[in-house]
Amino acid sequence: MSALSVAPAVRDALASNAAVVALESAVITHGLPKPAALEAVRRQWAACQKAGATPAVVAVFDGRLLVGLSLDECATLADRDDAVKVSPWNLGAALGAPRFGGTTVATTVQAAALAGLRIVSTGGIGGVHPGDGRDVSADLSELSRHPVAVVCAGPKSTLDASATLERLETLGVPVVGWRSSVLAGFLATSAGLRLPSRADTVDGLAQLLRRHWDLGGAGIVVSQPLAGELAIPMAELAAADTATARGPQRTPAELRNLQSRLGDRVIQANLALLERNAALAGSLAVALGRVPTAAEVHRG
Ligand code: PSU
Ligand code: MN
Repeated sequence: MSALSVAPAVRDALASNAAVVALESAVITHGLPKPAALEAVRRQWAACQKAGATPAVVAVFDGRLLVGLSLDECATLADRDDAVKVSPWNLGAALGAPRFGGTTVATTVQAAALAGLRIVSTGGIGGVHPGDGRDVSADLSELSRHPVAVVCAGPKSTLDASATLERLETLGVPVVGWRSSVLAGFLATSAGLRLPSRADTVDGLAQLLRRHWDLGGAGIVVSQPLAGELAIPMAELAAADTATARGPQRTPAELRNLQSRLGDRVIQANLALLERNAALAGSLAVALGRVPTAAEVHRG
């Protein structure tokens, strides 16, 4: 039995060249409290469908890397207190025990590539943590390995955004601003850094993705800022106490810390940006289906 399992709904969509969006699940197991996590899944699910795309939640489920959990399976995952946070370094182990886990962006990108999906949607990507620059999320290196676009609201606000952009540049991963010329700041509207490229239409964005991939490029980050009254000013987000958490626990601890300091606003902003990202990812997946690859153009 293969370790990768693609749900029938996702397989059917792929077989008919329909649009599919992969959704990460670390946000279910480690990002949000259970009721909010399940609401996040429902809202992302509906947003994808409304855009004309099939949602495919990725997770480690009963010992398989599953692409396309049902909503019931998402609820089961949220209930598993033993579910681990799964990144490329512990994926193989997690499939053996505890057999349930939420996949980070890194592993969701990995699974998407294995299953033939091109678009992933998430809240915020991991990146370079502040400090000595030694704690760097595997999200960045995994993006450099697979031709997959990740729609997000930028790097999480607790990260060093400037160092994260530098690292993505080194890895050859473009960061494209969606209707914006500045990097999104996750719960904040802006991380305060300019981006060299932006897209204002999904067709233009889909063409950019296709060009990048036709030239042998790998991952792409699409940065969609959270606009309006739901965004939280960067000054309020700053000063997260991170002294105790290290390694894989660091990101979940920082998110919990933000939630306990700023309360429901963090949850509401998180839900809103996850939903908006899924909507954009859905439209982008549909638009990508309209852009031929260079090989297809060649064949005429
Ligand atoms: N954003 C959230 N909640 C999360 C994450 C991001 O609002 O739980 C997760 C994502 O899955 C991301 C991961 O890939 O944190 C990065 O963790 P690390 O820094 O350990 O690589
Ligand atoms: Mn880390």
